[in-house]
Amino acid sequence: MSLRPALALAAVAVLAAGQASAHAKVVSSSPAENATVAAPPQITLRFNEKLQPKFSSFELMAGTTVAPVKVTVSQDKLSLVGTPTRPLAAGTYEVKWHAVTADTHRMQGAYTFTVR
Ligand SMILES: [Cu+2]
Repeated sequence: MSLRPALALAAVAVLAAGQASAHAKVVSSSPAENATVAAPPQITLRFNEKLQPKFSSFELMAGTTVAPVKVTVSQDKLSLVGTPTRPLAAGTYEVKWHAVTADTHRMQGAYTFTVR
């Protein structure tokens, strides 16, 4: 008996599982990734799947400092919306997000934008 067919089947199963389960990813954001903008009144990340509000949010980092932002999930549950509690100073910011979708998978990511 050969091990090869079993390994091939396992590989196919992994691929199929990867395609069947959708994972949260950011489809658009405002400010856009790598954009340079005036201080934004809100930061919005739109996802490809509905979020579980209790487990989905983002942090806004200015270097190693956390910029204070109030983050909520939109009514349609597809977006994280963050409102800075005071205007953002000029500089580069990193949005570090984490999200749990209906399939309970936890995903995370980050992107940066610059305030001029
Ligand atoms: Cu998933």
